Amino acid sequence: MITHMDRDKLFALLDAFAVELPSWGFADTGTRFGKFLQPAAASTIEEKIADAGTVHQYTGCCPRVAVHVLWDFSMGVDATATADLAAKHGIRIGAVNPNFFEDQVYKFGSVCNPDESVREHAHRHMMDSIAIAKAVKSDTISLWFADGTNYPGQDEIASRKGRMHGALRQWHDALAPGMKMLIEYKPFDPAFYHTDITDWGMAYVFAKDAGRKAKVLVDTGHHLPGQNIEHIVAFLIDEEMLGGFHFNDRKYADDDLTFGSIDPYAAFRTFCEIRNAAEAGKDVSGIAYMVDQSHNLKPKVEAMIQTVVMAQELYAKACLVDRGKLRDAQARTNTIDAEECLKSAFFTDVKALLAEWRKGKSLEADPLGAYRVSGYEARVAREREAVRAARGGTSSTSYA
Ligand code: PSV
Ligand code: MN
Repeated sequence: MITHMDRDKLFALLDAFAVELPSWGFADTGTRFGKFLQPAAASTIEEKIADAGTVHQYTGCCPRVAVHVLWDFSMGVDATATADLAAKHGIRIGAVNPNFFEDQVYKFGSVCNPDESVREHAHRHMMDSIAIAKAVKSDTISLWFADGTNYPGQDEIASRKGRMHGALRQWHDALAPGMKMLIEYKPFDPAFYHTDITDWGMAYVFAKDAGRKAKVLVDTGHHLPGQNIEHIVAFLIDEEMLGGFHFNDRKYADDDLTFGSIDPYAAFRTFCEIRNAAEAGKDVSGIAYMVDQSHNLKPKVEAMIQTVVMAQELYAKACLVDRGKLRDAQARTNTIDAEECLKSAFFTDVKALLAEWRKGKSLEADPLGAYRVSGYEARVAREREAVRAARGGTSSTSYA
């Protein structure tokens, strides 16, 4: 039951809450120890877009799909067809993610590599990625670098920092007007000694130095244990430097588990900081809520629906925090009352409210249940297996 917030206000906030899906989350992926194939997994950008469109169809809040350049596009091929295809599935292309980590030349890094020819290779890929973003009418380039070293002394850290600065500045200036450049950080993996953008502070400095179109991207899985992510989020919003998120959850490292599956209270607290800032008059409308998960065990579309529903529920709970009461408790320095404000919102069951919101959008109350009844997974599994067999590829139905 909502007592202090108008239902219409909550529903308007939910209307504005969009979650962007990753194209790579619909494909067969694995760990370094192996890949477990799923018959319904998408192998082409067409199939990934169809899956993303299906998640949007059932949740009503995923109008965009992020793409990863090398996994989704053939270089030199006109990308506008991909945007048209997305439109046919009722969605648009979101963030364009260049790939600076898979090419053999990147063994010792991309933009931080001591070899100038490798840095030039990375530069050309970035220019191709900007061209793709323009073709698909995306306003966002999302950057993550695997650059780093594995051993002390392997390369000079400060020189690498200078190379990163140079590249980001140059790329920022090559963006079209209205485009954004998001800079993601990660403490380790694949580099195990030092990573060139290892935390939010470094991403902040690089973004600030690159120019106004650059912001920080917080991947919730990219923190060392115990790190207070909501503090980072509050700080970055206050500095107007939070560009967006990659949502996922983790227990140990960058586990890419379903958002909210391990620590939903932490995810709720992050949303609380966003709502606190918004209620205090900060413009949070530009923050991109993106998912970065590729499920190895769960069926992919189901896992995405589960993720999105969880994100909506946690966001709704954060909207419901009684901020009048909270401010009053804080002014009285009453720690218990203040904490209870958060807890009572967190433990509010918002399922019925979300079902009502969905009804207003002619959506089924239970997206996962409705999707299961649709038979989509079994149908695409049959179709995709047939296509793979016709291409002479491996069939994955033997264990299904
Ligand atoms: C790296 O771990 C990362 O979080 C980056 O966002 C990449 O683009 C993505 O994962 C690839 O799965
Ligand atoms: Mn990420």
